[in-house]
This record gives sequence, C-alpha cells and structure tokens, in this order.
Amino acid sequence: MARTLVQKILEDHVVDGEATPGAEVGLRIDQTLTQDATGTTAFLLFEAIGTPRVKTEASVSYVDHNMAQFGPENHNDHLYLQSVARKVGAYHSRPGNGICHQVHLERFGRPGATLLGSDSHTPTGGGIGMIAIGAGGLDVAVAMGGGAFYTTSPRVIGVELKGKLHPWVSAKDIILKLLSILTTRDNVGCMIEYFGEGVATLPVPARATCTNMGAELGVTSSVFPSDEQTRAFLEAQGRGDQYQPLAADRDALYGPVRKWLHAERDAETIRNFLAHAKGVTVGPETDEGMVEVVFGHIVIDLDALEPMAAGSPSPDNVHTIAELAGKDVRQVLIGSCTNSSYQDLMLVAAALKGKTVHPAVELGIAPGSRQVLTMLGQNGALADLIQAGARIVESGCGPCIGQGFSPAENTISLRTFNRNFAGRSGTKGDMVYLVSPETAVAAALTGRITDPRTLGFDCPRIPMPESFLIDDGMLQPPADEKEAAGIEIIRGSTIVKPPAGEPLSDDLQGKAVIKVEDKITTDHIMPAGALLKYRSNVPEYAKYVFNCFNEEGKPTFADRALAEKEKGVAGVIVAGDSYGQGSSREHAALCPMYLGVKVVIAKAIERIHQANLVNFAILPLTFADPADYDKIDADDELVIHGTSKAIESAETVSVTNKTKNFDFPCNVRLAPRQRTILAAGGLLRYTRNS
Ligand code: MIC
Ligand code: SF4
Repeated sequence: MARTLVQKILEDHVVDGEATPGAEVGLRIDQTLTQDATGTTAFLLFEAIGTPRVKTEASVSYVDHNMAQFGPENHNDHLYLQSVARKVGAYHSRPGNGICHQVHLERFGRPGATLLGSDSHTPTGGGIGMIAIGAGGLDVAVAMGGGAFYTTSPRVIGVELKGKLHPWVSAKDIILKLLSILTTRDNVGCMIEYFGEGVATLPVPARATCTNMGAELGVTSSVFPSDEQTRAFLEAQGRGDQYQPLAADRDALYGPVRKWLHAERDAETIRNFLAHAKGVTVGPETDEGMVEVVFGHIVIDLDALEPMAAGSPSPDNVHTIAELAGKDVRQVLIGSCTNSSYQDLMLVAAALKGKTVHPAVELGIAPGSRQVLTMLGQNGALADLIQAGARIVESGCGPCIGQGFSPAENTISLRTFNRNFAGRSGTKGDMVYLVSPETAVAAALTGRITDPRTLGFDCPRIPMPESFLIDDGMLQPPADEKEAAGIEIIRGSTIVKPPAGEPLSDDLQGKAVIKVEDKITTDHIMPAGALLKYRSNVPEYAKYVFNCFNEEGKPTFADRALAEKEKGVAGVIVAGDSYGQGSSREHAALCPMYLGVKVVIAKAIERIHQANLVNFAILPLTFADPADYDKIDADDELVIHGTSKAIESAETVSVTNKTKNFDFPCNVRLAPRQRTILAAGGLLRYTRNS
C-alpha cells in the first residue's frame, strides 16, 4: 500500500505498538535536544532515573534561552549543564553558539531520523526531512537513556504546495496562511506533511520556518520530503554524506481529516477551508451551532500568496498586510528560531544597505546562530545592519521569550517570531504582529505596516551559499567513559532537585483552585521572561503559577493552592478549550503539582501539556458535556469518585460539585501506558520501577 512520508519514518522507528492513526505507539529516538530553560530539569531528572550515560546517536544540550544573567541563577545553570552533559555523554552547545533549533538544523539534523526535544519548536527539524517532536523534559530524559517515546500515532494532514513564491513573499506567509485555515485548535494528534511541485522551490531554512510554526497549529510534527534542496543544504554544511532522498509514495493518500467548527464564530475559517481544501464537505449544523468539516488535503498556491501577519493575542489571528497597511509601528524585531537563518538575515541586510531605520522605529536583530552571525560579519552584511541603525542582539532567544525589548504601551511591535500570546513580550496589553523578515524590514524603513512589494526597489535575491562557515568550536563534545568518571558535576545552590509525583488517592476531595477560560497557554500558567531564571528551583518558581491572574493585595494562586494542600484538599484546575497551548515547559505541570494540584478538568487539553500532566501524576479530565464548564465556579468543592478505577481502566468518571449540589461526568482519555504511569505516581517513579 502506498505510504506517506510520515508513515515511512515512523514505521522505521516503531518499537512498541503499531503506527495506526489514533493508537499509542512507542518510537525509537535517534537524537534529543534540550535547552537551558527546560534542560536543567531534564538533566536533573535524567540523573534521578539513574542511567549513567546517554544512549542516543546524539543528545545535545543547548544554552540559548536564559542569557540575561541577573543574579547567579543563569550562570549556575550553564555550568551545571556543561558539566553534566560532558559527564553523561551529551554534546553541549555553549551560550553564544545560537538557538537550539537553528544550530540543530545546521549541525545535527538528518533526513529520516527521529528527534525529541524539550522545546515545543523542535519540529523545526522537519525542514530537513526528519520527524522532530517537542515533549516535556522528563520524556526527553527517558529518551536520552534509550527509552522509547510514546505518543499517539498521528493522522496525517497533507499540505500540497503549488507554484512558486513571488518576490517579497516568503515561507512565513505560507505558514501564516496555513494557520488561518487550520487555526491553533483541534489539530491534536495530527502531523503535517508537505508535498507538491512547490516544495522543490523552497530551500531547507524556508521549510524549517513552516515546520517550526507547525507548533502553533498544535500538531505533533511537520515534515518536508528530503530532495535536492536537502542535499544542497547538507553539502553546504559539510554533511553531504548524511543525505538520503525521502518522499511519500506517488499515490499516497491524505485524509480524510475531520474538524468541528462553529458555523458563525468560525465562518471565516470555514470559508478558508472551502477555498483551500481538496474534497471538502461541511456537515449539517448541530443544536449548538457546530458543523463538521471533512477534507482530504490542503492546497496552497504559492503564486497567489501575499504578505500576511498574525496579530495579538494568537498566531492564528491572521490578516493580509493589505488589510493592516498604514498602522504606525514603533518596534521591529527580527530573529527567533522561526526566521533567523543566513538567508533571512542577508535579505534584511541587503534591503537596509545604505539606508537608515525610520526615526520612529527601534530595530533589534538576533541572528539565529554563531554560524549566521560570523558569516554576516565576514561578508560585510553585519556592518550594513549596524550602519542602518539595527541593534544587534546576541544569538539566542532573547526578546522572543520576553528577555528584553518589551515594547512601549499602546504601540505596535512587528516580530518575525512565532508566538504573540498576550503579555509574552513583557508588556501588558501588547500589540505584537508576527510577520516575515520581508514585511519586518519594510516597516523598519517606513515606520508603518507596509506591503514590502510597494517599497519601490527589487527584492534582494539571496541564494543558498555553496558552503556555510563550519566551526564547531563552541560545541563541546561528550567525554568518553574513562574521562567522564573524573568529571565533577557543578551544582550551584539555585539548582534544586525537582519533586517527584505521588499516586493519587481514591475518591479525591478537591477544590476548584482556579477557573480559567479558553486558550490558556503555558505562558499564562508558568510565565517565562524575567522569571525564567527560577526554572531550576521549583519551590521558588511555583510562587508565580498563574501569576497573570493574581491581583494586588489578594492571596496569590500559589498561596491559595498551598493552603488547600496543607488541609489535605486536592487542587483542581477548571479550564476551557485548548488548555496548555504553546510551550513544552513541564513546569506548567510540575509547579502546580508542587502546589498540590492533582486534577485538571478542561474542555480540551493540548498534547504536550496533557503528557506533562500525566508525567507529574496530575489526572487530566475533559468535560463529557462542555456545558458543565459554565456550572462550576472557582472555590467550588469537587469530589472525583473512583479515581483508582478511572486511572486503571474507566472511560468516564463521575464528579460531584458539593457546593452546587450536582454530579457531572468527565472523560478519561488516557492511553494504556499513561494509565500505568499515573498509577505509579508519575513517569519518574514508573521509569525507576520498570
Ligand atoms: C517558548 O518558545 O515558549 C519556549 C520558551 O521556547 C518554550 C520552552 C520553555 O518554556 O522553556 C517552548 O516553546 O517549549
Ligand atoms: Fe527560543 Fe523563541 Fe524559539 Fe522558543 S520560540 S525556542 S523562546 S526563539
């Protein structure tokens, strides 16, 4: 039978179960990556599991997130990571070497391999033809030790690219278009596979922009075929020997894919489906106003694409630049793992050459890697950027995760990044638009949102270099076993052993410690920015859980949850749709667990967060009838009946709201292995016991 590329790579890596859509499957992981903000916990958990050495083909510890270094915490983390990586047999990419996803693509990614990373944008690797998946640090720690990674075998969404992009339109516009069609909701359990004649026109970094922002769609991964573009990229990186051609079989079938949408609220999305999906049908409207959209695959005509932008507070709030043109812009930031490649920044430098950034705009540029920055330095492009007035930021995540460059109040910031969740920039009420480097540079020159096609000069053509500058001097290789025995792991006082989960007791007496709305991201649950430095110290970081909902002068979420924990009452989080969107940070489960949270009841929970909840022994439940969400308030007393049975085998569980005096059913959507993990009290205990 004809197979998709996803099927081929997955089938090559199955070690448990079958790669049948919807079924749980255990995959062999070839490579792992961690970054410093999730990596300290991942390595501390790796140590707690007790495997002495990593067993993958390559495990790489990157330092790219926490670079601000106010107080000793960040540097303590860096030294810990450097010493532990060397000892246990991992590579260590030192601070300054670049953003994990960019460097991994340059130096490690290879077609046909599997990569698991403790960062939600790990799927960037799909640009080079690998299946790359983001997960919590504990899952990555298990994979580093040679354990399989368990996930739901995906449904594959095919995206056919036709034609060729016009000048000033680029890969970011492709993925923004896709976000306007698929949205951030209801794509859990899917992978995206790109195919079609348009694929061959896109170099690997452009493909990686698309796969990177697949994370925003909520899919498990996205993948491009491996072809002559892949060969050219690998050869230019001095790794031509790792090339292998890979593609779906000619008559591989995609779909049918089903999505439930609201006939009125999602009218625009439904129109987008009708315009861009093959074999699309829209079912009859239910009493709740919902319709089922079924489609075969999505078609994007690159010739017809125009510059796009996603406005706050969500990456799927997509508009064309034509709709937004003319709005004043006060800040432009270019960088992040989405758009900071050599070709991206060369284009920006060429467009700015000999000009000055508009007086009303501050322009910041963070090159994705030391390779990119050095090459710009050597060929003079860096001087063009500096001369134009750009503020050069070190190669790292920087402003993307709220470390600096918070915009002024009530001003528009244009960013080539991937996320614009409310407040992520560090400014309350921020107005962040996600755009391509072409659209960003147009605004930097004009001070307004501007269609770059109207700039009045030709779009610079930047070919892929024949060879990139290859210097792995900042990639510390693993020590061999003999040398490793003599390495002392450096542990500053701010590095605190993370707590382990505990098995849940039966008939849980709980309290709704908070009730939150739809689309709560892990940034809402566990803020990053200036607080990132507490990642290695759970008791300290836990003080900031749901910080954005804390009110001055009132007890914080942490105070209230801890007070219930001390009384022996289980904390219950009540949430709406798409709970836990965004990052892979397991602290969004680990810190609530530390505060006594034992259950989350939501309308829907996103994939990585659901796995993190299970890993830290928090029971994830979904409302059987979403209308019950409206009948619960914060502080209601809730009893979850038959918890052990629910964990063992039940599909539903009954919950009593003692305060409002009614019972309601919840779904227990757990894979068999997740049930065993919960029964054991979390993945750490489970892995140690097995
Ligand atoms: C992000 O983009 O939100 C982060 C910071 O890279 C996170 C990881 C983290 O919280 O450390 C992610 O995407 O997983
Ligand atoms: Fe870093 Fe931003 Fe990419 Fe996250 S999304 S890895 S913070 S650059």
